[in-house]
Amino acid sequence: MTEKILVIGANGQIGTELVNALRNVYGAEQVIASDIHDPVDAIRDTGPFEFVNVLDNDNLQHIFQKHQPTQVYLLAAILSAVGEQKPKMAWDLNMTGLIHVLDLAVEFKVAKVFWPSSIAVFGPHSPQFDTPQYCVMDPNTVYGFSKLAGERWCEYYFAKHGLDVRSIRYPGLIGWRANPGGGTTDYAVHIFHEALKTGKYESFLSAETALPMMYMDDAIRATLDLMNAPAESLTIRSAYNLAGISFTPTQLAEEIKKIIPGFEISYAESDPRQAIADSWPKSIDDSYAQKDWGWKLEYDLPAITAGMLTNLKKII
Ligand code: AKB
Repeated sequence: MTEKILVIGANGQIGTELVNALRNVYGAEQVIASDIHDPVDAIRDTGPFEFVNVLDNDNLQHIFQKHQPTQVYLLAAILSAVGEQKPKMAWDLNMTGLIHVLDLAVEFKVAKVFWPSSIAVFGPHSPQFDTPQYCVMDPNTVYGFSKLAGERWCEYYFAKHGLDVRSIRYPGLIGWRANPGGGTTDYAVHIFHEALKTGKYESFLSAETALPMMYMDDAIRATLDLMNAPAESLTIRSAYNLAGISFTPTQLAEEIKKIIPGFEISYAESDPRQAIADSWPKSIDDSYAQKDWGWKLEYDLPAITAGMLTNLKKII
């Protein structure tokens, strides 16, 4: 089957990288990038683009009608930190956008849908270490409970409509091609930019705040591997835990110092993102992803650090 792939929210941190990875695999013309904003260079210069507002169902329907996608990736979302500033807007975008896409995917018989979930689905009463796939989940951010509700919708559409929806609970993502927008884990990207530009960084999370993180190359590979896995091997239709690698700002700074010896880190007195980070797992168990679709992490902390500094140095 010739694939026609629609990526909604293509301008963001994941979209920028995923669109190009998909274009390399399926061919530029087969991958329609779409976003509410003007395309970023990496998207515009490499293939077709459409303006899309996921909250405007008529607009979305027109795009489905025009392109008849076989796969849809819905990436448009408001992340954890911005979600706390605009709670109603975050709920609306994250929920209504998802339901629009799920309904259109059923109507247009889309073969596969990808929708990202997050470690933010866990909350203060979830086990903090090696957080299992199934456990108490009491997220206390709008982003977190919109992702948890979204997971339930995905599983529901699979069960009731046979829609082949697949999802991953991403840890914090670290990439050099695009900046993150409005998350709690963003420090782990900003720190590399500041290390190269100024040699110092003030972390908004405290020195010993451990969070699960992942290099973007691993995240993109995971996404493509999950989407290519045989449907019958998938036992989870909510979203798969992915562990990534857990570290604290102190540990990350130590790693950066091995390459930039004069690098200095300091810590903000207080920041609202700290409470969000404190409610999330410190490490994750991803045995279901390993078992069901052969997931294996490649980038550890030294590899992430080297990759970020080497690549960023070329572009900033
Ligand atoms: C955020 O920090 O909000 C995101 C996430 C972990 O989902 N990066």
